Amino acid sequence: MSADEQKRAVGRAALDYVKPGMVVGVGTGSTVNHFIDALAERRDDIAGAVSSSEASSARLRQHGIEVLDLNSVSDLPIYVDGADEANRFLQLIKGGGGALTREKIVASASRTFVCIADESKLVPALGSFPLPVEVIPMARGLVARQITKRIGGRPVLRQSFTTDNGNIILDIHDLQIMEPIKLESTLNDIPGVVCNGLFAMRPADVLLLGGSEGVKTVT
Ligand code: ABF
Repeated sequence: MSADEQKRAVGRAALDYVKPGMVVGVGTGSTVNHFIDALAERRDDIAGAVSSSEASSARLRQHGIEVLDLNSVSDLPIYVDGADEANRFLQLIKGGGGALTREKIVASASRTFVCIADESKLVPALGSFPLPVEVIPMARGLVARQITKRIGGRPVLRQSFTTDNGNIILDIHDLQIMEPIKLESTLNDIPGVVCNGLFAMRPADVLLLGGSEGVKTVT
């Protein structure tokens, strides 16, 4: 199976977690796009979707799936999203697509977070993938200096990129993340940081990994 076929297989496998009448939280990325395409077959069964990005909202609407405002939803049983890296504790690095803040909001509003990825995303320790941090534009220099001083690594401005919230992204390269929860909290404490791409305080509940031999479930 090619990487894209593996992504399609996990996207479809996540449908097993979607039950009639549910509002479904939907993430962002190429793996999630396969989930959205599969979800279209169930559009008359579900109550609608809450989306983590403009791109996913557009794709959901193209399939005739109603996109609901999170503020109008009191119960979100499930959130399905991809990841850039995952460890065996289901802690994740996310935000390669730049939608990390809305992804973290919708993930934290959900009861069950189902992460879908191809098997290349499972790593022994997080950090090879540059860690994205969404930052208020006026604080760019301050936050970069604080990261270097308090955490280490090499923050790099993502060029020609503005988030759906009007902010910039600093990608932190050359990190070895030994304590993901502590690092997530330390980054959150820097004034000007809106959100960071570590999903460790609230990891995924289920990881569906697509591989050459099919889909594996990790809990
Ligand atoms: C989102 O999409 C992100 O948090 C992550 O950056 C990315 C994964 O993308 P893909 O599924 O295309 O590998 O879930």
